Amino acid sequence: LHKMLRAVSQFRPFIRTMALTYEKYPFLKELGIEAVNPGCYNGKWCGSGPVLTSMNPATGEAIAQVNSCTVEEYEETIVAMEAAKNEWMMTPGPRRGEIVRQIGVALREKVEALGKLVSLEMGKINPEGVGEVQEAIDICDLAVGLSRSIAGQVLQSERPGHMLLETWNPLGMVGIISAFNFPCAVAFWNIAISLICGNVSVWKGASSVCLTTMACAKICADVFEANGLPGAIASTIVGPGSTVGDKLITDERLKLVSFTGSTKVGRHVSETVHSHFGRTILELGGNNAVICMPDADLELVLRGCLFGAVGTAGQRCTSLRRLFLHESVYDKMVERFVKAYATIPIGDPLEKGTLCGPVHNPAAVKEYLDGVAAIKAEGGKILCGGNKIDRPGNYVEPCIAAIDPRAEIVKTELFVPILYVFKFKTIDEVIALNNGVPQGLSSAMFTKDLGNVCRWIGPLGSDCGLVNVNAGTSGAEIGGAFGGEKDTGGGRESGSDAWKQYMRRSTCTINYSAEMPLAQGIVFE
Ligand code: UN1
Repeated sequence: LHKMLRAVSQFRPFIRTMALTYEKYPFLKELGIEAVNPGCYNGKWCGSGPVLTSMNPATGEAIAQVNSCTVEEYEETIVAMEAAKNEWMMTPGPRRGEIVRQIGVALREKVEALGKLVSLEMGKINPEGVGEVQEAIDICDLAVGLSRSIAGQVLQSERPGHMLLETWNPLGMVGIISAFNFPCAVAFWNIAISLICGNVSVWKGASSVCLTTMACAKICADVFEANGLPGAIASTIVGPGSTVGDKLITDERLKLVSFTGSTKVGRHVSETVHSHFGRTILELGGNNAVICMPDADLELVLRGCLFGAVGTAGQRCTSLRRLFLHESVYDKMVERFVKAYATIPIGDPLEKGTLCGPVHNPAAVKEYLDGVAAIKAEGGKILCGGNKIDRPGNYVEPCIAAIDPRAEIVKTELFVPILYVFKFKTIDEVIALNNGVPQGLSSAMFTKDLGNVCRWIGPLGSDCGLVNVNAGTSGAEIGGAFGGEKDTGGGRESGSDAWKQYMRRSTCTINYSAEMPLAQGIVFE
C-alpha cells in the first residue's frame, strides 16, 4: 500500500498543475494569487495541510490551490497573536482606526480585481462581487469613525464622593469563521470592528473560497507590515472544520467566536464555545419572507422580490424564500413573477448582463433538486423552474413553487433559488405565518398604510432581526446591526452598537471621598 501511495503521489503535482485554469484570470496576479498559495498568515505565510482546490462554479474547472493550515500552524498562529496582543490592546483607538483606514484604501485599490475573484470563486454576478467588496470598504469607514467615537458613560452614583463609570476594553483574542457566500464582506464586518476595538483576531475563511480568503489576508498583511506592526494582529487561516475549525472553537484563549454559517453548525459552535463560557456572535440560517398587502406598490414588490429571490442565485442568508401575496393580488402577481423569471439572463457571473449565476457547488445543485422533490412530495406545485440546466457548471433554473405555508419543507432553509408563493387574507394571519418558522433573520412588508407599518415593526409584529417596509429582505446596509433571532442565532454584526460585543465592559466605582459609605444605605459598624 505504501509503495502504491508513493507512486500515486509522484503523479499528483503533475495532475494538479495540469488542471488549473488560474492563468486565464489575470486579475488573480494583481491580488497576489498564484497557482498554489499558502493557507495561513500569522505574520508569516505558511500552510502545509491538505491541499484545497478552488473550483469555478460556472465551469466546474479548478482555478488554483491553497495549502491549508495544519493544527500545528494554528497553534503557531495563536502564539504569534499572543505575542502581538498587548501592543495592539495598548495602541490608541484612533491609531488602530488609521490602520483600518489604510485597509479600506487598499480594498478600494483592489475593488475591481477582488470583485472579480469573488464572482469567479463564489459564483455571484460581478456587480454583486464588486458590491460585496464595497460593503467591506464601507465597514472599514464605519470602523474608522468608531475608532474615535466609541464611548463609555458616567452614571449617577447613589453615594457621596463617588463616581460610577462604564469603560470598555478589548477582549484580547477573537476568532472569526465566515461562510462561502460572503467571503469578503462578512469577514471585514468582524475584522474591521474587532481591530478598532483593540483585539487581535484569527479569521478562518470557508475552504471553497480559499483564494478570496487569502487575497483578503494579503491586503491586511501588507498594511500591517508597511506600518511595522505584527501581521499576526489580523491572522488568517483556511482549512478543514474537523481540524483547525475544531481547534478554533474549543480554544479558550479566544474570548469570542463570531460564526456565520448554517444553523446546524452554528448550534455546535454555540454549545462548544459556551461550554467554556466564551462569547459568540452567531449569524445563522434565515427563512425570509415578504408580505405584499393589498395596498402595496406592486412594481416595488416585483423589483424588490426579484433581487431578493434570484439575486446571488438565492444564496444570501437574507435571500427571499417566502412570498405572501394578499388574495386580491395573488393571481396577477404570480403571473407577473412567472413571466419575469422567464426573462432572467442566466449565465457566467463575470459576463456583463448576467443576473443569475450558478449555485456554488454540486452539493447546492443536489440541495435544489432534493428541495424540488420534497416540495412535490408535500403536495406543492412547481410554477416555473425546478431543473438543473444542461451545461457545464452548477446551474439551476430559478424556481417558484406554490405550497401550503405550513408544509415541513417550508420550515427548512434551502440555500438555493427556490421561492414559495402563498395566498393570505388578513394581516394577523400573515404575521403569524411570517413568524411561524424556526428562523428569524429578515422580513419585509409592502404597504402604504401607516397602521400596517406600526403593527409590523411593533411588539406583535415581525419577530425577525431585520424588519423592512417597502424594501426587500436582502441587501442590508452596514450601518445597522445585522442578524436575527431564534434559529438565526441571536447575534448582531456590522454597524450600530455591534462593536460592544467585541469589547468587555468594566463598571467602575471610584470613591474620591475620605468616607466609606455603603450602597443601599447599609451600616456595617
Ligand atoms: C449573508 O448572506 O451572510 O443583507 C450576509 C445582505 C448583505 C449581507 C448578507 N448585506 O444581503
